[in-house]
Formats: sequence, C-alpha cells, structure tokens
Amino acid sequence: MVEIAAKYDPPHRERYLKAANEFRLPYLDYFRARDDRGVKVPGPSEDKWSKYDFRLPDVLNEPRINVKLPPLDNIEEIDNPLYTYKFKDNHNLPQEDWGQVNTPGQPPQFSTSQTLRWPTSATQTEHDLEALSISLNQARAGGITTFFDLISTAPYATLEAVASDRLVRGDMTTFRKLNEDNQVIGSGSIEGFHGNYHIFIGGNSGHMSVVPIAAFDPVFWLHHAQVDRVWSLWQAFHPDVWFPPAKKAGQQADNEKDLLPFYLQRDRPGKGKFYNSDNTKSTEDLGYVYDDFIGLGGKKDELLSRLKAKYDWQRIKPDDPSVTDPNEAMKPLFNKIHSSYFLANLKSPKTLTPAVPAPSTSTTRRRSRKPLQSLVAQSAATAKIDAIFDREWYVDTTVLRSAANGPFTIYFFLAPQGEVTSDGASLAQSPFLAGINHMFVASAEACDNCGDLEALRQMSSETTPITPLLLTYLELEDNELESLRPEHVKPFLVQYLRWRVVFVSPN
Ligand SMILES: [Cu+2]
Repeated sequence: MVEIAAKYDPPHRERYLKAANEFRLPYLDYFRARDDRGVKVPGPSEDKWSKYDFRLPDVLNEPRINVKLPPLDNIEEIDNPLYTYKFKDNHNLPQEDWGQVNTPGQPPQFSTSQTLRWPTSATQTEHDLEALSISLNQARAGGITTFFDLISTAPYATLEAVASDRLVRGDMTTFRKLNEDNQVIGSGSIEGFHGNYHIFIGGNSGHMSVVPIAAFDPVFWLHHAQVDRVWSLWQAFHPDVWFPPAKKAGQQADNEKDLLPFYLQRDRPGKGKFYNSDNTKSTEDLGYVYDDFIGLGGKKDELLSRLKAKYDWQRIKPDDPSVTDPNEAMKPLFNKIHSSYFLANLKSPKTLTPAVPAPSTSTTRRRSRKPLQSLVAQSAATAKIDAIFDREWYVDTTVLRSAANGPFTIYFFLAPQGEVTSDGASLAQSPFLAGINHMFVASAEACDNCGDLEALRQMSSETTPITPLLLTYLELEDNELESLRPEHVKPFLVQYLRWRVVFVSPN
C-alpha cells in the first residue's frame, strides 16, 4: 500500500503515504444496517418487510468501482478488487490442491476462475446478491444474540468455553460441552460463530464456505477482522482470564506454544521465532485498537453500554421483541457512500432494493399474522411475555467434526410438517429457518492438524438461538405457540423442530 501511495505526484503523495501508514484492516460489522430503504425477509406466515437491510456493504457488491489512480489522482473506473478475486491462469493453486474441493474428472463445484458468493453454478461470473442479502438478513437476529452472549455472559467466561467449539471430553457419550471439571459450559464459541458467517457469505458453493479456498475471497479478511474484534471484546470483559498453567512441571503451557506458521517480525520483542498466544494477546502491542475502546479506560460497564447503544435497537428479546431505529452514529451510511464518485454504475445499481417499501402481500403461506398494532397492545396486555418464566431458547448440538470429511451445515427449522424441502440450495432461503450450525472444517488431507483432529474423532458443539423465530410464532393468530414458557415451548418443539444436513464439498 505504501508502494502504491509513493506512485502519486505531490501534493497527493504525502496524504496517501500518511493514510497508508495509518491503514488498518477494516472489520465487517454484520450488525450494521446498510440502508433504510427496506428489505424483504422470509417469515413463517408471510414475508416481512424489514426497514433496515443488513446485506454486505456495497463496496463489496459492485463489480466496477471508481478510484483515483496514480500519478495524477484522476478518477478512473476499474474492476472492483473487493468484489471478486480472479484466479490467474494457473489458478494460483496446484491442481492437487483444487482436488480438495473439486472432484477430479467431475465438473468443478467451486469456480477455478474467480471467487463467488452464493453462486448457483461454478461458471457464474457474478454473485447472487439477493440470496446473499436474504442469508445475512435472516442470520442477523440470531447473530446479534450470539454476539452478546459470547462476549459478556457467564457461560462463556472461560477460554475453554468461548474459544473453540471442540468438546474437551470429546467422545460419542459426551453430548454436552463440559469443562475439565465436568461442569456444563456454553455450547457456542467464537470459532462456531466465525464458521457460520463463512457460509452465510459463501452459500453452498461459494469459496468462503470451504477452508482451503476461503481466504481468496477479499471479504474473508474483513470477516476475520470482525472475529478478531469479537475476541478483543471478550478479552476486555475478561481481563483476568487466560490459559490454565501447564498440567505437569516442565511442560509448556498452551499460551507459550508457537502459533505455526506465523513468524514473529524481527523488530518485535519475544522469545521465539514464532508468534504465540502471549505475544498476540494485546491488539495495542500489535499496533491497532478497535473503535469500541477509544477513550474507554478499561471500564466494562461503559463498554457494555457502548455496545448496547450500537446494537440493542435491533435485538429481538422476549421482553423487547421489536426492532426500532439505530442512534445517529449507527445510521446507515448509504447516502454518504453513494456519492457521485464512489460507485461506478450509479445509474443502474444492481444492489439497491426499491425505494418505496411495499408491504408484503404474499398469500402463499397459510397462516396469517396479527396486525402490528394489536400485536403491540397484546404483547403488553397478555401474559404471553412473562418476565419470571420467559427465557431465551437455543438449540444445542454436538456432532462429530469429521463426519463429512469436509465442511457441512446443519439447518434448523421451526416448521409444520411438509414445509421443509430436501433441496439443499433453497434451505437457506426458507421462511421457517431458525438458524444454522456450519462446521467449517477441512478434510483430513488438507493439513496435518486436520488429519490429527480426524484421528481423534473430535466432537464439536454449537448453539443456535431460536427465540426470534419463536416470537414470530407467538404473533400468529392461530396460537400454534402460546407462550415462551417450557410447558408450551417443549411440545411446540417436538412438533415443529426439524433439521437438514447439507454437505458443502463433494468429498
Ligand atoms: Cu475463517
């Protein structure tokens, strides 16, 4: 980046050099609304018109973009490097590496010419932006619940609970995530949360959904910056929690072990040749800090109120089920970003939804929803929402990590019989989708560690918040669900909870 900045003529050079030196990888905030022009989100009774759209930022969605090029800082239209990565003639990867995702001798499932998001075939040249948008908008309600759970609640207050989805005592008889003292800990993890967003963005045949080729998609890096931010937030809420000491005298503690293959830079202090968990603990030591912390001074309460100020408006909770409006600072950047030089094809932007929100008139599904006003009145007036008995509901799962020798997704639905198809491609768009658990694992052949994990028959656990969809059922007129109390939810789940497993790779 500094090299490119140096190619500009003065007076632009100084400005760009300064910017290049201060540049840090931006994070992809999945919970930041992109615009308030409305978006259709599938629901069990009818498609809902949601005011805020949580699609990817448009800088990732536009095939062409205007940039100011060196040396004269003149605006020119170029292929948007954040839209897709085009593999060079030799596909950048040797054929045997492509063989991990594309079965030799069969038509490729993953494009070898460019990275794609939600493609319906490997020969497509554009992303399916509509499928991608539905996926991210569907994922949002569960995602924001998981985000707050992971960083600030008791079940995730230890490293072994929050870091990985692996079961410490992983065997076929242990179906709960337990710590080494056999206490039940949170079934989710930052690893699982991270894996889910790989497939929310990649879809069933997108590069982001499979380990060996995910990092070719430019969005990978923004996604991983967000995962790093979540980890950073967790650390801030748990400043005194770190790895347990080595079990035996003379043994190396996990936090001191080399993080291969990440070489320590020469100008950084440290004992070894590689990074380890201790010398990567603080982002400030690594030269950056997230905006959440600027001017904070280590106060946890203040951090939590900052995060609530950013995101609480969109959280769907039993005692507060409505989506309101973001504060001024979190208002969509849509109008600012669509200024005249930023995007190339302003006249026919493909990613924009209609400006006039059209309330859905879909009558394809048989259940009707109560009018919004009566719903608000009723939520307050009836005993349906009960502070003493109501709680968040989750589906916790435990699976064999290597069950498919590659990535697979478990889709959970709250659906009447016959409403969930077995067509893998359409499951993610289902109006009955409650959540997913994507096992973002590589095949045993992909790396040494992958083979070791398979040999261990490692079990993994995950969690899926289902309260948002339960609340939608609570609103339906025919009273399929009476309340969020266990006596009503349990029989409802026996009747309505369904799941499908979809294998992402042909292996
Ligand atoms: Cu990843």
